[in-house]
Amino acid sequence: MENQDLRSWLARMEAAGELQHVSGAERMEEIGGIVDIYQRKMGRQALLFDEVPGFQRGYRVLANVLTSVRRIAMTLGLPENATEMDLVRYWRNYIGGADTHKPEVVKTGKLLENVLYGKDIDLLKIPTPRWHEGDGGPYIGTGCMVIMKDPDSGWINYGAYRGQVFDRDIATVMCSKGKHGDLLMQKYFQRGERCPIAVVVGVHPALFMVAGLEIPYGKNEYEAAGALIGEPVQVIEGPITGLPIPAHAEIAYEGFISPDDRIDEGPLGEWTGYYCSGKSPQPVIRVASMLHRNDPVLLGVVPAVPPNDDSYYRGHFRAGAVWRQLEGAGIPGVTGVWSHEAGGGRYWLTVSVKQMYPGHSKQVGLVAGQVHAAAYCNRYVVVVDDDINPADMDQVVWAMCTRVDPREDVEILKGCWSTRLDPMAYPEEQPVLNSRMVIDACRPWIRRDSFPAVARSSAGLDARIREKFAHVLPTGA
Ligand SMILES: Cc1cc2nc3c(=O)[nH]c(=O)nc-3n(C[C@H](O)[C@H](O)[C@H](O)COP(=O)(O)O)c2cc1C
Ligand SMILES: [Mn+2]
Repeated sequence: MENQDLRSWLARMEAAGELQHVSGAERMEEIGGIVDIYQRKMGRQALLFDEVPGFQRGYRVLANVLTSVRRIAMTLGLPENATEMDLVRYWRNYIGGADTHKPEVVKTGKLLENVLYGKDIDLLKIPTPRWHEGDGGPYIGTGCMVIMKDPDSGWINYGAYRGQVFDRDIATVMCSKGKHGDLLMQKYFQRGERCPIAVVVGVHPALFMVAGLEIPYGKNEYEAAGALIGEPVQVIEGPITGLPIPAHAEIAYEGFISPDDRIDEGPLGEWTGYYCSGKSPQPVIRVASMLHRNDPVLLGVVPAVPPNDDSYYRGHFRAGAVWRQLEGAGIPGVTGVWSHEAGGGRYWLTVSVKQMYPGHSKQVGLVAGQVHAAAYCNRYVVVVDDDINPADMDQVVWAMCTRVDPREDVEILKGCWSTRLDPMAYPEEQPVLNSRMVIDACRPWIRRDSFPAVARSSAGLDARIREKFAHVLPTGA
């Protein structure tokens, strides 16, 4: 319960000095404007907005949530002083979806404090922000869980798919082609049936995190979330659809999507930092019930120029998954993987390797950007020796400047997997493709014994100085 209730998360963050309260910001420009400035640097506090003009006091908006290593670590139950590489190692070892973590169906939950039907449904009473000035309108679904059920197998899936709110009982959902939500929806439409759907827009960030991660097809994200929080997720059955909804969630709505029901949706500023995909007709949810706690909190996880809340935590996950998949491809010697935050956790990948044979570092570079976790929308892969910390960009750039012969060490790959959200995807191609660069920034194998020595103190001297001159050295040095 402690691990599933957003209020307990808020209380922990408050106690840790990780939460900033803001009163009086209006929701069409000011909330988004504040969040955008906060997001320009990782490590700043989470933001809780209250007293939004025109809305009931106590109806709040939480944003800038997973934009600090410390908050992500606390959300995952890791030590508060965990490093970025600790997060990567956590995800490398995380195997979601164990059967032992099946959700537990309960009859009561704070979410049931208010259950509204028919004319009482009112999504517009939530102070939903328009997150960026160029957005097509307020987006209630960013930090969301969109829940659907496979009509054949009964498999339950949830994912984060954006949702624009249009009226008291009308919202859209935008699932990209091939996402599990899209595949499930199509199954209903092919039978000429309406698709039942439940959307949760205020929830503990650990449950949300799983919504944005690529959990394999056929796996229930609730089990993956249970494995993450170390206890079964408690769910109630949606009163209209019967779909499982977290019992301690803040706000949820459920209803149906008819096969031909579409509204022009968008644009929404995207995780790449651009408006690339524009406005298009998207499926409409006709809301049949709305549920919320007293004084509900809307969770916003806002895409923006990266690093941003949408991509930052997923970069650590991606790095861990690439590491695991490189090992799964039988490649030895990988000592670290980093997915740089300014590339939205996708465009830039650094892999460190202990070179073991000629061609090893080139092999790592060519494969790393093509394993499943990295293949979509990558641009650069950089391979560095194991004396370089891949998460330290100063060290990575130093290696790129001093260990690369561009004649030998740079490969351009063409025709790779991309998306219409990628501003540099080939504009004329359908489906969209892009090109990439693989940079081998390891010392050349043939010069491994004769390469110039590094002008830095030895580990032994470091240790002796730390011991004897601790009182002189800057903290953390
Ligand atoms: C904040 C946020 C917003 C997202 N918005 C969308 C979206 O609008 N459409 C989409 O297809 N994927 C979106 N994603 C990515 C999906 O959530 C992600 O690919 C996830 O794996 C989908 O779940 P699935 O694998 O069960 O389909 C978003 C992710 C995050 C974290
Ligand atoms: Mn899924």
